[in-house]
Amino acid sequence: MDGDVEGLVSAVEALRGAVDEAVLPLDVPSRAPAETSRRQLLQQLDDYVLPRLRSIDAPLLAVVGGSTGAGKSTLVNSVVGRRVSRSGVLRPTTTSPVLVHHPEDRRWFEDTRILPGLARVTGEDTGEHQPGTVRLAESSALPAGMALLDAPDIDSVVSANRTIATQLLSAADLWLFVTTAARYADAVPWDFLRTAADRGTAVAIVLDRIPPDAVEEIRPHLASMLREQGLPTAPIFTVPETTLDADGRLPADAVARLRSWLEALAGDARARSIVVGQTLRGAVESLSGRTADLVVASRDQADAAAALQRSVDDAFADARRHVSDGMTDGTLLRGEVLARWQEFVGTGEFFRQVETTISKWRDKLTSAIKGSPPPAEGLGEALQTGVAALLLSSVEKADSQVARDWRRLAGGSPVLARHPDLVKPAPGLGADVERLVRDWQGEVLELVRTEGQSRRTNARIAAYGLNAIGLFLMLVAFSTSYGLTGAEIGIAGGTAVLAQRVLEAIFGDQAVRDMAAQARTRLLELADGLYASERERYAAALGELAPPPDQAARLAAVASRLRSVVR
Ligand SMILES: Nc1nc2c(ncn2[C@@H]2O[C@H](COP(=O)(O)OP(=O)(O)O)[C@@H](O)[C@H]2O)c(=O)[nH]1
Ligand SMILES: [Mg+2]
Repeated sequence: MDGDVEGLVSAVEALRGAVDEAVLPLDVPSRAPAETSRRQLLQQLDDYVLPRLRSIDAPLLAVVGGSTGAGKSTLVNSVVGRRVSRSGVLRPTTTSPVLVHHPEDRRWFEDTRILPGLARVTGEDTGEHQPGTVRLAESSALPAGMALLDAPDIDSVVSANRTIATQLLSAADLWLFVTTAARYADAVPWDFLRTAADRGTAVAIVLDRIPPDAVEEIRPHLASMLREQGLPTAPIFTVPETTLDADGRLPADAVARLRSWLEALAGDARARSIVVGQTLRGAVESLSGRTADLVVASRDQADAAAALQRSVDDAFADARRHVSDGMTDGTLLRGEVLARWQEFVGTGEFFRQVETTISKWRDKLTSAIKGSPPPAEGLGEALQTGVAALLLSSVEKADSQVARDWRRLAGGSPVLARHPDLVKPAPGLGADVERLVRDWQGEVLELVRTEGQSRRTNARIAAYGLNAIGLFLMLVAFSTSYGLTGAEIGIAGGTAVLAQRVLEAIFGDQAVRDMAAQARTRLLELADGLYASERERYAAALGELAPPPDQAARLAAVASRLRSVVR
């Protein structure tokens, strides 16, 4: 790390860029913690790691942090010998942090080199709440080369204070962690201290407001806790509980040891650079592991997006199957279509002649039948309505299936909440379906026309009319009599059997079979087009919410590059 600082800076900058760009739009369980660690990572990079890498000689920043009312502000005021930070019994007292530095060090802190997200304020603390600021206070009582930052409480009742306390400790070269006889074994401080231990952050502990007779008991206990938690070298400074002076400060001798330790550190360039280097190295080494959490979260996002997409694929595959089954299981030949067909064949002289001359069809078809066939509009309408209803219901089923799946799948509900229109078919779908079915009917007629090219066939088609032959073909295409058997044949097959025999007499068995198959295939193809535009709506909603597919890989790559530079 000491060697190629430029290479390190550029690797950290690359990591920062990738982390900054990373998005976690789908609301899956890993998102909230990953967003928090992403924000904290970016903050620490900007507040501390990058500025520290770029100016390794800047003054050491010691951040005074710890439990509420532990006496942090009192301690800072006492070390400095002046009231630079408000202390008090009313909680929270320290709402905006105070950074105390030697006048010579002002240039390091007055601009936004570190903590760029916090505006600088100067002058006396009026007690007015100024969120998003850091108050700068100069003091010659502090040695040049070391600044003290009085932070809000890590366990404040105000969550914004806890957040800023965490941010400030992440920006420290050294933690001056203040705790008390009553609080030193609390969970919250140890969560923080464990993070410091994990990252190798330099820590000194101030055991504050200690009843003099308890020192002998508590100090060794705290020391053993520090050893157990991975901070065996953290020095402990005890500050006995005393009466504060008129200005609310501790007597000079109470903080004398701490003061002289800080002064020695500030005055010893080598000692200072060891502390700075230790914390910086720990922070830099933590970066790739923290990025790994984001890699996992990015993969979760991609997995969730894929599962949502799969549910759309499945739902529309089911829709297609619904139509395909509906075409061949006789569904379409019941009800209105059957009634219209019976009306069509049952009336008039025409089909009675067809019935009686059925055996002669194959040779003398046209001459056997006199008169014109009855109008087929009713049957055509019924078929149009039936096919349209089948298609429409297939889409409606798909939409509600997707809605059901997405409510259950990770990240799905918020997408539906954003796009409530997705749970039902697109407006205008009804009209699209009508048009589609009419197009299909036109294609079926065209199929019949093309197949009946020869003069003889043409003449036979003419006896029925092209429209009627087209309808016959649709009926045959929707009947179970080809390939399928079973109870359905009784109704549906019965409907189509006559139509089938008429068509076979005109075109021959094989041609009828082929044309029926083509008609079905074509309807499914048109349905696919319909589904494609429906699916487009889901794709758009997901596309707007899914992370870029290579995000996890990009994050992993920058983390691995950083690891190779640090090593
Ligand atoms: N008697 C006495 N009071 C103290 C001592 N340290 C802090 N206090 C008081 O405890 C309260 C909280 O102190 P403060 O410095 O604001 O704590 P912070 O929240 O850690 O900054 C204030 O009223 C202080 O005056 C001490 O050593 N002795
Ligand atoms: Mg305070």
